[in-house]
Amino acid sequence: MGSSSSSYAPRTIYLDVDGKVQKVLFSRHCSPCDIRELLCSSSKIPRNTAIMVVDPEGAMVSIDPTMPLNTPNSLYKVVPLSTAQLGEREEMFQSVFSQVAEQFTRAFQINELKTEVTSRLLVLEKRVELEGLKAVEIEKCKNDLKRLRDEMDSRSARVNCPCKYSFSDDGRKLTPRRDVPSYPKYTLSRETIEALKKPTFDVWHWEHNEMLSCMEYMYHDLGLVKEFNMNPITLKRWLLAIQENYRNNPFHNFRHCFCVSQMMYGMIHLCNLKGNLTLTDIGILMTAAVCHDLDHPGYNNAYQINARTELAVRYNDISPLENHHCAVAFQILSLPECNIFANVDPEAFKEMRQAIITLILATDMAKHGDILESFKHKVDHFDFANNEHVSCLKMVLIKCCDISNEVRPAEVAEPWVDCLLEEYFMQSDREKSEGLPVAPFMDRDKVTKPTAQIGFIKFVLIPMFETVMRLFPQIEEIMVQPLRDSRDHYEELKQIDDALSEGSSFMTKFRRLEKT
Ligand code: LUO
Ligand code: ZN
Repeated sequence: MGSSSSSYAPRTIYLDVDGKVQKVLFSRHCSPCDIRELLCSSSKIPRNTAIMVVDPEGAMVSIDPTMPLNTPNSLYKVVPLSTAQLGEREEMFQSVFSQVAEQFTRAFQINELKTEVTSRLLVLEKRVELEGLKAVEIEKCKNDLKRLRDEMDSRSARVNCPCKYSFSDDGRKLTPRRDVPSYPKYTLSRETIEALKKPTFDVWHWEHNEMLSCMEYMYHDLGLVKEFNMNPITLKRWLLAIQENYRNNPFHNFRHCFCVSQMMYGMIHLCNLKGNLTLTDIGILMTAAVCHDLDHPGYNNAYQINARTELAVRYNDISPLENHHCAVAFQILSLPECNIFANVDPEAFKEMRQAIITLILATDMAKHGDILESFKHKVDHFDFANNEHVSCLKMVLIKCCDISNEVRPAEVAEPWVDCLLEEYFMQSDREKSEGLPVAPFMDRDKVTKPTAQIGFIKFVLIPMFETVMRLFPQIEEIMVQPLRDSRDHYEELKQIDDALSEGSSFMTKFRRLEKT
C-alpha cells in the first residue's frame, strides 16, 4: 500500500557554497528557524549565526516555508549578517523602543490628566450643587475645564500609537481602530455557525478550506482549544495535515470526515454531552471522528484480507483499515508543528491516545453487533460515572456518526449512496478481475440504491439509533424520524423498481410469444 506522499513533498532550493551548487530540501511544515539552521549547516556557517539569503541580483529572499524556489542556474547565497548590519538593526530596535516608551509615557500622562479632570469635575459639580456658586465662578470653572481639555487634546494628537481608540464621554475605550491593514480572514457567518450544530447542515455546499474553517470553529466553540491549551496555529496546521491525508475516494474522502465530525458536533449539542461527559471525552470524540478514516484506500477490510495486501499482512487481518487510520492519526500528531495536544500532560495524553484508538477501531462494522449488544445491556441503567459505560457510549456515538448519512435531509443523504456504490463497484470490479470473493451488496449486477439502503436502514441504522434514543430521547425527532422516512422512501422506490422490472419481464415474454 503506497504511502500518500504528495502532502509532504519537500521544497528544494539551490545555494552557491564556495562556488559549488548545494541542493537544500525542506518540508513546508518546517518553521523559519528550522530553515535558517538548515541553510547555515548547508553553507558551513555556525548554527546560530544571523544570516540573510540573497538572489543573484542581490535582492534579499525571505527565509520561511513559502520562500520562492530557485534553480541551479540562479543560485541563492547565504550571507552572515555583519556586526555593522546587526548594529544597525540593534540601533533601529533601540530607537523604536524609545519612541514606544515615549508614547506610553505621554499616554500615561494623558490618563493622569483625564483622572484629574474627572475628579475636579466631580468636585465642581458637588460645589455647584451644595453652595450654589455665582455665575462668574461657574464661568471661571468652565474656562478652567476648557483649558484642561485643550491641553489633553493637544497631547493626545502627539501620541501616534498604532491603535487609536475612540473614547466614550466617560473615557471607556470603544472599538479599537487599527491603522495596520486588516488581513482578509475567513470568517463564518452567524447563519453558518448556527446551522453547523444541526444534522440538516448541507455538507455538499462547502469547499475543503471552508470545511476546515468549520472544523477549526468547532474545536474553539467546544472549548477544546482552551482546555488543551492548543496553539491556534497548530490547530490549523493539524487540520490541514488531516485533510491532506484523506484520499480522493468516491466515499471515504475528506468530506466524509467532515460529515462524521459535524454530526458528532451536532450530537454533542443535541444530547448535551458537555453536561454529562468531561471536556477530555468531548476532545476524544471529536478527534476520533476527524481521524477515523485517515488514508482510507477505498477498498474495505474484506478486500485487504482476501487480496493479502500490505495492510492486511501488517495488521494480521485484524481490522487492517482501522488500525491504519489510527497509525496515520498519531503519525500526524507526532509532528511537533501538528501536535494539537503538545501542551497536554503526558500521562493524560496516553489515556486520550488509548481512548481515540478504541473509538477508531470501533468503527469496523464487523464489530457492530458486539458493540451494540454491549450498549443495550447498559443503556437502561446507564451510569455516566462508570468508565465502561462511558467508553461503550462513546463507541456507539462515533459509530452513529460514521454511518449517519441517512439522518440528513434526503437531498443531502442521497448523493452519498451514489458515492458509496461507486466505491463499492470499484472494489467488486477489481475483485472480479482478481478472482476474489465479491460481496452481493457490492456487486453492480445485483445491488440498487433501494436494496443497498432498505436493509441497512431497517436492520443497522434504526435499531442502533432507537437504542441511543433510550438514553437521549431528544434525538427521536431530528435523527430517528428521518431514518424512518428514508426507509419508507426507499421501500416505495423499490416497489416502483419491482413493478418496472416485472413489466419489462412481462414484455420480454410477450414478445417471445408473439414470435412463436
Ligand atoms: C456500513 C458501511 C460500511 C462500510 C462503508 C460504508 C458503510 N456505510 C453505509 N452502507 N456508511 C453509510 C452507509 C449507508 O448509508 N448505506 C450502506 N449500505 C450498504 C450498501 C452497506 O454497505 N451495508 C453494510 C456494510 C457492512 C456491514 O457490516 C460489515 C453492514 C452493512
Ligand atoms: Zn467512516
